[in-house]
Amino acid sequence: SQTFDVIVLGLGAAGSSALYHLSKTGKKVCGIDQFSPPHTFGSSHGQSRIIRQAYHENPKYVPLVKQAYDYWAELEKESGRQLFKQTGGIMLGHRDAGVVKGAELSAQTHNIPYEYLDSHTINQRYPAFKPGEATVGILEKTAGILFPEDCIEANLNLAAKNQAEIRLNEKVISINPHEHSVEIVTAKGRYTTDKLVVSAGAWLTELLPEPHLPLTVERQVLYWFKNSDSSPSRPVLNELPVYIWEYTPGKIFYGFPDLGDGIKVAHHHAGEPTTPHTLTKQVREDEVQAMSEVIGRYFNINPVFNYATTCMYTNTPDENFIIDHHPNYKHIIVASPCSGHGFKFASVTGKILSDMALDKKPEADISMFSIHRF
Ligand code: PYC
Repeated sequence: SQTFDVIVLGLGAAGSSALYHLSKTGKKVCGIDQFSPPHTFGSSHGQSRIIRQAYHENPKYVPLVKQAYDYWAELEKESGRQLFKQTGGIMLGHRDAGVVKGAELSAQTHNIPYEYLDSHTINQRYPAFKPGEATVGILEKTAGILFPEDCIEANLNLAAKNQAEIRLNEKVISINPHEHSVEIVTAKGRYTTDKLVVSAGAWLTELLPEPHLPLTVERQVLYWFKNSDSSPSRPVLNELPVYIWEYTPGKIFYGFPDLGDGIKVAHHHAGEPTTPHTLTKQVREDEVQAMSEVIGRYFNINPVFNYATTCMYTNTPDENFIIDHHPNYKHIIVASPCSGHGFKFASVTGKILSDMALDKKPEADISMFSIHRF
């Protein structure tokens, strides 16, 4: 069997980044994936992901996302590719909505410049949006779009250039922990590694049945809609900020400006429970119809469905990530159930995983991602 210092299983958002960071350390590292990332079977496809600082979920994420911005910029520089587009971002909802209050709390706690817009101002600035009277928006200039497939490709290309081994289309059959090493058996070979990073997203629990992590996988549909209105007065869609809209308490849709295929929109959570093996990729007519009604209600456009795709969220009970050592095997590091809000952090998550695999203390405080909290 081949031996490595570190093997990374799963080369999506977090895993490809971990491999990139590890490849810069001079260690003998290998990344394995059952498919050929970037691909459309997991949680890291669909052209765009939001990155933002006024983090409505919890102000504790702000220092981490600030580090993520720096590592994305470093990856852009090293790869010579555009991975980020700053568009600004607006969190919309009733003035008492969790998304609005939470974004404002994070902005105030961490001195992130923001504007508080009333319904009238939102509509004046962004005629495409149709906010109700009581809707307000927290507008943050630093937010924008990451291009997920390009980010993953950039990580993997640089890792390969730095001599990381990359094994694609290679399914893992078993992970066998020993006292000071781990054996990985795949459909194509057998490997031994000192340290193992498992960043397998929705496949995590089948790869590591122990410990019994309380994860659930959710099917999410991403939709692209165009505007059938071609009049000169139609609202501009390609210069919108990214948006997260709590349109009913606890119910959120989010979206992106038109990058060429129409606006991309999706519900945040509220997807059907699924597994990677039973995921229905087909999007139903009633799903398109329901999303079309949401768009008709909150946008000043005549929505015409362009296309849709599905992806998966892997959720923890409290929707905070897991980034920790396996409780029984300290040389196995577990990451990536990121509950639908992890992509933006992947550049720093990869650095944290790389540090942990090399027994270095990560710069970031990751105590809230402990595996022991369940
Ligand atoms: O993390 O910004 C985010 C996000 C928006 C929708 C899904 N995730």
